[in-house]
Amino acid sequence: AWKNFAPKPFTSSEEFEKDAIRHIETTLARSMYNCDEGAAYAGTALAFRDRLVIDWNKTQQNQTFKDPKRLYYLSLEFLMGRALDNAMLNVGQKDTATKGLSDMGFRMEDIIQQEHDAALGNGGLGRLAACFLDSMASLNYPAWGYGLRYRYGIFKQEIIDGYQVEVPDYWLDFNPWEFPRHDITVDIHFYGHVNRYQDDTGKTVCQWEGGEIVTACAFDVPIPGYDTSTTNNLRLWGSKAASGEFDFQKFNSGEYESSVADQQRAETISAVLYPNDNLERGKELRLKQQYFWCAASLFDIVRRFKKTKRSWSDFPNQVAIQLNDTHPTLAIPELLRILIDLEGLEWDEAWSIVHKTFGYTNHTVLPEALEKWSVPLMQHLLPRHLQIIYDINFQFLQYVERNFPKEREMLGRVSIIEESQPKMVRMAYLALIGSHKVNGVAELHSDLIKTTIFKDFVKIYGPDKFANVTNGITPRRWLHQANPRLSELIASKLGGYDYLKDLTLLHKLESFVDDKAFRKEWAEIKYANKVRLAKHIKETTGHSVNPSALFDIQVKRIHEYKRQQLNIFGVIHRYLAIKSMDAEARKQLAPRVSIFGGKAAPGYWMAKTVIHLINKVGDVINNDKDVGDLLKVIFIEDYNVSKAEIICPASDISEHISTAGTEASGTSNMKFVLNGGLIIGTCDGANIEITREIGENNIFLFGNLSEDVEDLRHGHVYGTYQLDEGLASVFDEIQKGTFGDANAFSALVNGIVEHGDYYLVSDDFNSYCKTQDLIDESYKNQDEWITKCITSVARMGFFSSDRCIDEYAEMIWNIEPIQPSKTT
Ligand code: DL6
Repeated sequence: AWKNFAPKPFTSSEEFEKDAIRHIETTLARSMYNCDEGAAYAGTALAFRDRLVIDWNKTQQNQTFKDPKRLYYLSLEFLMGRALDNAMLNVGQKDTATKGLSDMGFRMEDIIQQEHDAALGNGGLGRLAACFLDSMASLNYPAWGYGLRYRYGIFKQEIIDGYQVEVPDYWLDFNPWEFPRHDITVDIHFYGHVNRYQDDTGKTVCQWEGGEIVTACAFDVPIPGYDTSTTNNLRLWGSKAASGEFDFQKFNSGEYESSVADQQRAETISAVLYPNDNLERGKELRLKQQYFWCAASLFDIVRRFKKTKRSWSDFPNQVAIQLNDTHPTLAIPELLRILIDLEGLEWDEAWSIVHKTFGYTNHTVLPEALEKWSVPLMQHLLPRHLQIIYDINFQFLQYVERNFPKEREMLGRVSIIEESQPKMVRMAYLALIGSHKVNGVAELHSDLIKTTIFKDFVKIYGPDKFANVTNGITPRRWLHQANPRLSELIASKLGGYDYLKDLTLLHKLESFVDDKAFRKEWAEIKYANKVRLAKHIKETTGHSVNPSALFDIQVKRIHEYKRQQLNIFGVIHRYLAIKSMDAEARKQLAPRVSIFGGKAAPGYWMAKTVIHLINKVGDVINNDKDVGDLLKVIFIEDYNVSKAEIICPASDISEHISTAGTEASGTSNMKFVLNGGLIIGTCDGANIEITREIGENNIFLFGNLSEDVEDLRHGHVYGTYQLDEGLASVFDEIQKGTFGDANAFSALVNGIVEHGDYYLVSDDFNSYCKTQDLIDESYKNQDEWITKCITSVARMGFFSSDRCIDEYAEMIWNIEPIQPSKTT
């Protein structure tokens, strides 16, 4: 009977309408006479959700039945963005819904915009996790994501008087994409002490006692694959007070406030996403979040494994766990605790299982982002885990001592415990020692981790423990969904949409590079995308920008290493040049719109100063009639995934200009090129592989190389420091007060002039400006420009996240795809 009950794909737009209206009237209890865009969105989402749920259930049943090895992706961040458009495209019925909505009097674009972004991430790391989920489902891999269900995702950014102001993001107001699983809860233990004793057989037993319990509740989110019925699961944990924690006596005696205090304290654990990108601050609540999520996820994974009644030695044959950076590293001592304290395994057996199960991805070499937790804090919050970490360290150091008896000084360097005041637990070392493979996220980055932060470990374990998986992006969201006209044009040339499943097929586009009609349409699409962005800019900032101007875009988290300051200093330099030009010279110049977007961590004052400067420079330039359309400076407020979907297709040039050796990979570089924009960039992260794939002639590279960075820095401190002349004139203008109170920007200027210019802004400034001049020249020759764009897109096949997931599956996880079953 349930087979008849299960909703089938819509056969007509009327059928879609019927379903959407049924949901609006019965699920939402709204009359159709009172149906606004919000209700139409909800009806549409629920109608699609019904279809998705059936595939989801079937996928899970099929996987339970076939019982393959599964991958569990542990990530503290999943920057999913909106779900409806993705669901419609992956299920393949967007056109039907568009027609149905139009009959109901709505435009699909407006309905899609009703959805809140699921912004459970800061930037690249969280968005990568989201792209990976899309690829895992699309490739039919049996895989689950595990994360935290933050009540507040990343804050909303408002710009007030040029300053960033943070406001909370109430994204959960209405979220049809999550399913609370009231029956799936796990009690998580914090604090207390360890009782160590010998049992009747003489075996030492450790019992973690006392402390407090908080309950983790599961919320599941379906992850539909593209052109497959495989629908995987993302399980997010929310926190609440453990049952029995509510103090009825207090409540009944009128102490309402203190009786709910425990409740609130428990709920705080999953309340907020820490808004730091590439920075760790060592806050107790963050460590609590990490343990809460790791412990709940492992309990769940172990529970599922135990149902199969296999022996423990089979665990690594059934379970692969990938640590997305060091945030989930506590999963390593937690699995040991489960195996040894709860299941009674001996250390050696438990360690062998753990070590074969975990893989660790490193996403940064920046020292301020490498996680360390103070030993006293760990002792207080997780006393048993600290003991286990010390045991792991003891075994590891013994191994090192045995194998490198003449290198005793190495022991202190590689110890998991840093002998500082207070002592610290080095989480990256723990993750590395507890995993069978460690990978970086672009070739340069994977080489750098082996020669810098993990150098000693290469010697200890040999190079085979280390691997590279260059990042990628899902072409479904970042081309098909964000740029539907370009996707359609490509499909018309390649004979269909197969390239969305095998991005290397794009190479066939090169044979159309001289096709006049194709080039014309290509150019029209780019222009239309720029018009769409110009409209967004007008609506949100009030500024009119000319879509025929060169759109130069830098959108990403604001960080000194990403060097938005280099960009805005370059803009000022350009402004000064325009002001000094005669009318004839001005006519030769390609008009430009410099577009910025990105959030600064609320406590990152220097990054906030950069935002302030960009806005103040914009105020001056945008109101300078003398300059007019030749230069505009725009800051797009509250950059997020949905905005990226409008911004990426609209660039002529995008900027990926980190100090060489600092950006692990970058992924927006891939999004921009895949959408037919060129890039200006340093020899850093994945820019290097993008250059190799698309050809040196199709990218604007500049600046010093990573191998020279250390010497240059050293020279700044001990040599005679010579500020670049062009940059000096920019600083003079800032100091004159042209962009408002110069004091407001003095830290930014002094960081370069007086405090060592750590990010080499001055060293790279001249090369940057010259390369921008080259871009102006190249842009004048639109014919050549379009050839570069088409050629680049044709050569971007390597950067699909499908390729990444296949590489992880083969090299690290050892898992196979499971074809969706038609019968279950
Ligand atoms: O690997 C995804 C992404 C890279 O593309 C960026 O280059 C890198 O900065 C980012 N890393 C982090 C590190 N945060 N922590 N921990 O976000 O990862």
